[in-house]
Amino acid sequence: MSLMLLPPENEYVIVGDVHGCIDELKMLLQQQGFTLNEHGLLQIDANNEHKSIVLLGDFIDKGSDEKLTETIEFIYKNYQHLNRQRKRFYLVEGNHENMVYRYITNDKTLIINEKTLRNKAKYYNTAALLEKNAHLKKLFLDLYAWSDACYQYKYDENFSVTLTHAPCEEKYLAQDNTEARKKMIKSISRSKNPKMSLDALMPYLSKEAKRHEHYHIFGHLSQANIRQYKNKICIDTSAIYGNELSCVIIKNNQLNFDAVAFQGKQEKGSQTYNKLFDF
Ligand SMILES: [Mn+2]
Repeated sequence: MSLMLLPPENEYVIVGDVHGCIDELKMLLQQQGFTLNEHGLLQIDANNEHKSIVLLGDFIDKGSDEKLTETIEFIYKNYQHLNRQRKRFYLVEGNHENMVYRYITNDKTLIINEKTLRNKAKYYNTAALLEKNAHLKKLFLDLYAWSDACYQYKYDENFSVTLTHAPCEEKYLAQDNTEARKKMIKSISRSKNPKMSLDALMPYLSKEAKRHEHYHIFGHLSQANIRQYKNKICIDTSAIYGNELSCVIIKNNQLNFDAVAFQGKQEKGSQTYNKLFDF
């Protein structure tokens, strides 16, 4: 099932592309009222018992092996812990989880040649890490199985939020079929179209944007800051590229934003920004 509803009586902290930035994730959650105990478990108390966490996909890859290991372990144990009484931790599937899953399960539809092996090493470094660590691989496979392509929060007829990892055309949003699921997980490749602006690559985004409060919030596009045009919001603020890890907080019919700067506990990646909504 790829469409799941988030109960509107709770508050949601939705975190963009983590990519192994575990120190920043912990800080961001602490900034949002969660405390960590000596076992690395997020504590539920009066300050946060109404809060839930949503990771918006791409929590793996790009980071160091050490930080990626810590990230998977942290998410795994807190997913179990926070969801014990009621569901408080949700995972959205990103294209990186999807590709790593396909590599480590020897997906028959994945063509293995020099180029895909080079991509595996270059872009999907978690795959090799999982292939040499059976325990970590098992944790990842569980997390993958618990992920969904889309979540929706519906407050009333005037306010709702749809969450996916990648931006996509509205006709695919919250649809439960293989094609729609693919579109919600990954949008058109930027690396294959290096000269094009994001707005030219994804013209539907600004074209379909509307001035109402039925938001579509996504990550994936690695921006220098949160980008919003009407009801379309990108919250991937490039933590692993040395910038910030951001979240959006949904409470009733309000959106708020928060962020933590990259802490320099691992090597940062480098990229040239391709700015979204650059008009
Ligand atoms: Mn992505």
